[in-house]
Amino acid sequence: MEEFMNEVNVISKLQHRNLVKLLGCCVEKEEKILVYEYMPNKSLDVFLFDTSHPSQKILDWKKRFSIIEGIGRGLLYLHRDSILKIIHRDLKPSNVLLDEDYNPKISDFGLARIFGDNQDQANTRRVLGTRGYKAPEYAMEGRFSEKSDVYSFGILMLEIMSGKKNTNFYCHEWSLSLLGWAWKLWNEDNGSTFIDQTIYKAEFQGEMVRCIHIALLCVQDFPNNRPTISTILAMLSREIVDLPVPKQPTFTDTSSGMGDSVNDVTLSILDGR
Ligand SMILES: *[C@@H]1O[C@H](CO)[C@@H](O)[C@H](O)[C@H]1NC(C)=O
Ligand SMILES: CC(=O)N[C@H]1CO[C@H](CO)[C@@H](O)[C@@H]1O
Repeated sequence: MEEFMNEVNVISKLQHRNLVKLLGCCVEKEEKILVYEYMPNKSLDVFLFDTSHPSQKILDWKKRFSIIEGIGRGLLYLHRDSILKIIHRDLKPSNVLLDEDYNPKISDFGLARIFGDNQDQANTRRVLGTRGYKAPEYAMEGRFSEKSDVYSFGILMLEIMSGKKNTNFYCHEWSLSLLGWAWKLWNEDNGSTFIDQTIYKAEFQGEMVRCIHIALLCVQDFPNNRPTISTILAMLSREIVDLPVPKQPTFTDTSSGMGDSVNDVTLSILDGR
């Protein structure tokens, strides 16, 4: 009930083209329903990870790049531009819904927290959110901030580019996580191997490698070393041309099953959201 009312409270105050719109809600005895605008193309995870579906190719590189930018703009609105400052805390592909033109809309605000004007971070003893997307300071110490959302955004970028799920990926040859794999290939000037081979095109190689670089900046171990979402958007649009050199990220929270998003249980509708 607490998460339900939280979501109603947060999202009813927000409006942005990259956030899903809440139309209404209903509480009757045990039944709680949130009614959102209809999203004919389900969620991003379906298009990225469902290999049995011939849908992977629908999202070619250009579309994936514009999805990354769209999610970034939605996040910028949450962090900076809306009347409230909001930390989402559960950014992942199944929480990004797609409209009829595959524009991304961030959804699921059950774990979101509203910050005061001068507040930069908060602590919690209840570390919720989803395994594989939590920043180290959040997973280990319960500290969350804009920069912990930026970390999740970086993992999301890596998944969008590679078409591989962070929590399912393990490179046996090199004993590496998805993050470690991205770091290794990027350092070896072999970024094109990281990209989903169903969408790889040599003409976009430069942009693809640059995107891996930006994602590696988002997943730095220390929050201060991660750019803000407004800087990330400027990097993506090349307003900022020179990128800082990332340090090797060492943290992965893919090994423990604790503290997975309790909200997953609500996502039972498989056709369009
Ligand atoms: C890139 O990485 C793959 C996988 O480890 C390897 O097979 C390939 O030889 C590498 N290519 C280059 C140019 O290093
Ligand atoms: C793959 C898929 O289901 N694509 C659909 C996305 O939404 C448009 C508009 O509703 C449909 O025409 C597509 O079939």
